[in-house]
Amino acid sequence: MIHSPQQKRAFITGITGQDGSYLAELLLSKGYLVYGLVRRVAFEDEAHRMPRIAHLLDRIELIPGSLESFPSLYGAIRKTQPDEVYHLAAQSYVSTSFDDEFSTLNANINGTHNMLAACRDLAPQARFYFAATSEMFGRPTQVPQDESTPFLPSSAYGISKVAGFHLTKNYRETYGIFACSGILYNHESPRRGFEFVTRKITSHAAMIKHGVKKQLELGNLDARRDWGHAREYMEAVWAMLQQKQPKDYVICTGRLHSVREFCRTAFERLGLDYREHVVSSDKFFRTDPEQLVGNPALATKDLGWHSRVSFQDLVYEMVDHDLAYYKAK
Ligand code: G4F
Repeated sequence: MIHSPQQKRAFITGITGQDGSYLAELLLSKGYLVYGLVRRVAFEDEAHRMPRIAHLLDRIELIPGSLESFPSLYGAIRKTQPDEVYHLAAQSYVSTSFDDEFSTLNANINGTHNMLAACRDLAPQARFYFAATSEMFGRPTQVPQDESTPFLPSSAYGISKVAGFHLTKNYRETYGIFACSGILYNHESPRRGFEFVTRKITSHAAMIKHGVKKQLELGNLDARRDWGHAREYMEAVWAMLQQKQPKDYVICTGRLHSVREFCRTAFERLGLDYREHVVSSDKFFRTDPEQLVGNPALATKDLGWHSRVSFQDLVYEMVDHDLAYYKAK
């Protein structure tokens, strides 16, 4: 990659994921030199293992490494000398964290610690972002939640993120690093993984429309979430690292919708009635927090950020994408 000395350098973990791919696009549009940490095995078949960043591969540099390996992160930070570090990578599927607490805690806590320690030693001037989550609130004592709401995590995933949040805060307070956490509520897009409920719904609705599936099995249809668009959440993430002082921010829409409403909107977009296709099964039930909804006031005040994409537009974008995706298959 050809670059000028004035170009800012960004290092992203989790660059192959939904958020990482949108963030890489945003940073490239702002003239950054973008580096991404990728597991060595992914290099064996870039086109298939990295579909979300396939269109960016000639404009970014991928560095092989793993969050569990401190030496590989050390080497990556030494090589790239970033101005900004976005630590997004994690085991982020809440259900999996119940099935495998050990790997969730190991990857998420040690991975964050390894990243922070490598940055402290090799790039202490770099600004550091940690991808925290509304799952840290668990069953919240306050509705809506904001930056002062106590954390009461109710999954190994939530616990691992609370630890990452406190590690990040500790590096800010103890070592003077510009380190902050974004407490992001659910954020979705056509690039969302198929195991998450929104993409599960839009992909199945599209397959049902094309006649290759008949039914969609979900868990609790009355579960509610504060769903926003991942692309615009990455704008808030970038803005956090441009502030004068590092601070933690809640990023959300402030509006709750149910899984049922998501189904109704998605199926209606395709001229279908969800009640004829969606069934609720115990297999996918979880004990869920009732009122996980955020207050984005601080982000609006400091970052000038607020969510602009409506719930309906988000659902329609995902459905339209999946309709075309399964047609092409
Ligand atoms: O899409 P979900 O699996 O996302 P969840 O668990 O809220 O977590 C996501 O958002 C968090 C906040 O940003 C992140 F920290 C986390 O990493 C991840 O990105 O489930 C959403 C809701 C839940 O209430 C779940 O119980 O949908 C409910 N649900 C109902 N039926 C289902 C299903 N979820 C899934 N995945 N599959 C179902 O069949």
